[in-house]
Amino acid sequence: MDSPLCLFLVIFALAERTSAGRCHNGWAPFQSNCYYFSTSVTTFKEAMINCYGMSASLLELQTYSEENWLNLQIQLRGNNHGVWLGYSDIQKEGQFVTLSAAKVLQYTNWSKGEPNNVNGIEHCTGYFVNTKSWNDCICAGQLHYVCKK
Ligand SMILES: [Ca+2]
Ligand SMILES: [Ca+2]
Repeated sequence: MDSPLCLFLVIFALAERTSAGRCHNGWAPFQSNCYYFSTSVTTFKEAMINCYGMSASLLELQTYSEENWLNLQIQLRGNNHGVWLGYSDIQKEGQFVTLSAAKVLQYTNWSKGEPNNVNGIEHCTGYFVNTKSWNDCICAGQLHYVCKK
């Protein structure tokens, strides 16, 4: 991925698939879903509200292949840090559930030793590029986010 031609081909491929009409402009398709990548960082709450405002949900990952695709997409967009995931344990400490359905997670990829609820105040979840895995974080922190529908 170090030549301009390669980058051009990737952009062309993204544009081509989007133009097929399955996803709205600005949304990237993967399998049967469409994804919006934020251009700025927000708190978890703002990320959740922004996604709802676009009739979508804050990203919940179903499979490793989806997570691997996410890693590629956010790095291509210049995000080398991470994004919010739509999971919280604010109802019951240590029990992370999906925002969309309040259901226990089927697929997880926590970093080693996570979730660790540092200082008793980590109730939101982030995906981090450096570890390619998840960490529970302070909800008032600032991360990019991805909406999915
Ligand atoms: Ca917690
Ligand atoms: Ca943590």
